[in-house]
Amino acid sequence: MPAMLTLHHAPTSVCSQKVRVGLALMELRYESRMLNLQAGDQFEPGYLKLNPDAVVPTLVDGDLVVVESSLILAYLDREHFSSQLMPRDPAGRVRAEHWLLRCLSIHAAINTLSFSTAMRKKILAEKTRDEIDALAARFPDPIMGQKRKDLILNGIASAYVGQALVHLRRLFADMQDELEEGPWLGGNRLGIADVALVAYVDRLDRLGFSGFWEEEFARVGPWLDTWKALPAYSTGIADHLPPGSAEAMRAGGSAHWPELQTRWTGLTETRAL
Ligand SMILES: N[C@@H](CCC(=O)N[C@@H](CS)C(=O)NCC(=O)O)C(=O)O
Repeated sequence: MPAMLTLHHAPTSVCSQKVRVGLALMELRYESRMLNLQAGDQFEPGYLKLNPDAVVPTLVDGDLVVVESSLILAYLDREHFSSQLMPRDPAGRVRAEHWLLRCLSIHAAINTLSFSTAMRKKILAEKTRDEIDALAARFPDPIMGQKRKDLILNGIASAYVGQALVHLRRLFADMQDELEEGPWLGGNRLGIADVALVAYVDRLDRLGFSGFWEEEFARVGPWLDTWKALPAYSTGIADHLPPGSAEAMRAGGSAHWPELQTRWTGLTETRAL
């Protein structure tokens, strides 16, 4: 019998990782449609019909197309996993839903730190200025294209980096608070917020930025370590990393850590929850 679910995704995209981790945890089988984002598969007219923002992931379930990684996770949990990942009590549910919504700004921050450091290094080594202009012009949303170009040209001097650090500081402060109550966000059971956040925190770790949480938000590290021991982490994240990419990412990110660390410690505390 053909798989009912089809996932359009990319090997190292954080939003794809997050959905693959969810699919693995829920033990859901799916047909895989892997896109090469560097080659521009996301701009193919057929794919744009599914996802007009030209981003991954996209889930197709029969006739239904679901975009936005957090909505995909919530959909899969609700329709295919009897809502086992969503807390039942109103307060827990509100908190979990808030995390899902916050993933939009968290993803933007991760994208900023990836493209202003490791990805920037790779792109500058491979592309001419004209090619970078052309790459930015392909985004359906011109501001997204402008952001990408700004990150590539200005690196961590880009204003987007300052915004990312503010959002990430709030993320870790709030994670630390929730993890005081139990090993998972929201308590003793692994829930949808844990699944929604793991790939983002993992990306920062892989960029060599674990200093964001190591001392000040000390519950985040053990949370990530617990994740790394789960088969769903390997299936969703580790197994898809191309050979050599982990080393390149760490080198490309770590070079900027001293400056980011100085800026990080200079930020004032703000909390969202
Ligand atoms: N908010 C969206 C963000 C999706 C997104 O930006 N995906 C990235 C990969 S993580 C992408 O497809 N980028 C395409 C590109 O860089 O051209 C979601 O959570 O699904």
